Amino acid sequence: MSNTKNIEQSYQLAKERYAQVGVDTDKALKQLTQIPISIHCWQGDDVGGFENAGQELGGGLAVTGNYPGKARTANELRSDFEKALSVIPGRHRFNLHACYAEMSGRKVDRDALSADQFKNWIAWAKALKIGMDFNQTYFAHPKVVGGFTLTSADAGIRKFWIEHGIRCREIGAAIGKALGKTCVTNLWIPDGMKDTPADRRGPRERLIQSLDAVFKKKIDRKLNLDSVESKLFGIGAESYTPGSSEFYLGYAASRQILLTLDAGHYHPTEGIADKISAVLNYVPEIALHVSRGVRWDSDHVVTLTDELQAIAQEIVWGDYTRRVHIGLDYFDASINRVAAWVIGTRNMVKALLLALVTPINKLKQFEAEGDYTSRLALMEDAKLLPAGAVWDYYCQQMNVPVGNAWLAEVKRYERDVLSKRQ
Ligand code: RNT
Ligand code: ZN
Repeated sequence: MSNTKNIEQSYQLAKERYAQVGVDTDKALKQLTQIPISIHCWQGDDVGGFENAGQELGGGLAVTGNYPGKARTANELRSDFEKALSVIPGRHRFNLHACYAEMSGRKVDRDALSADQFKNWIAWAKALKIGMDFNQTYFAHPKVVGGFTLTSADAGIRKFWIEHGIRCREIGAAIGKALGKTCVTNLWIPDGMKDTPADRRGPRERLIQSLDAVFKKKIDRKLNLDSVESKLFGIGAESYTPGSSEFYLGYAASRQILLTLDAGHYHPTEGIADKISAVLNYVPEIALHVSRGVRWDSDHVVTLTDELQAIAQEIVWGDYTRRVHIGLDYFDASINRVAAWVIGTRNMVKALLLALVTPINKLKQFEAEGDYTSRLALMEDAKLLPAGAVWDYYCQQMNVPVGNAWLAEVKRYERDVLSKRQ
């Protein structure tokens, strides 16, 4: 019997088993195809970008490892990303940072960027029929002075970065228009202090003013959505971050823009899953940077942890799939970078699948009846329902390798392409 046949038969058995607890797996898989993941460009080249060769990353961002084969050009990054996409089930999105501008001879600074520097990216995404998201780049630039951008006490520095913020929103709108799919443009700044500040108030008041200037111009929400991302601390900014969680929640709620929750930007044991149904009462939509914090690093490759499953459950069980823009944010330079993309994204999709095939209606019913015993019993038994067979079938239906078979393809790509890049 062929492997394909086996997978189908296993799926049929799994489907019957799930039907016993009231779950329609065919329907779950159809829903899964409708949830795109915005995959971050920056895993492919260690947050390098192509516009500013030689400038150190900074801003509390640190990439460790020197695994061979990192993309050195935009074409290489595109090719690597296509390889990753080819083994990930579903249709996803590409999340680009402004520092990935292609200058084609004429160097344009961050305050003067336009869609021109991104036309290759846009044409490529269009050809692949994928949506794109965008990010202002407030790091790896000489105008990040003393670690400050939008909160700087120097009006000239603030002005430069305000202009950058505006340019990127315009680029986001151009992306949305060209692709016919709304672009989420996410703003994160690295501003912070290593040691106890004497003035916590000033930088925050300046940040409000800067942000209001960035977001002043109205942009059609069908084309571009603005989002702001908080952070608790970074390397070298351990004591104070003006753009903290409370700061941006208040800002996003009062301006009715999006809030980005990055899984690695809170206290080390604090998760973001529970925040979703809380903040969605106050902001219209949210974006996620799904990541995995380990000790002081907020950006390890996403694995199928309880926390990841909790995030997916909240999105699916809360029926928020249209208000939550799921994106990934991690970078590991110590393993094959294409594999890092694939592992993290496939895990995000798996977590969504697990949430979709949970007998949530039954669980909610028990809860409504006050029967918490049955809720707990079913919740625990449901964990070992045959989701693996459903996942394999999904991969087969979506024409991507089943199980671990994707790795052989990525290894072949490493041998034929990545290893020749020394
Ligand atoms: C940094 C933020 C931010 C970056 C990217 C590269 O801590 O998480 O989202 O990771 O912009
Ligand atoms: Zn992030």
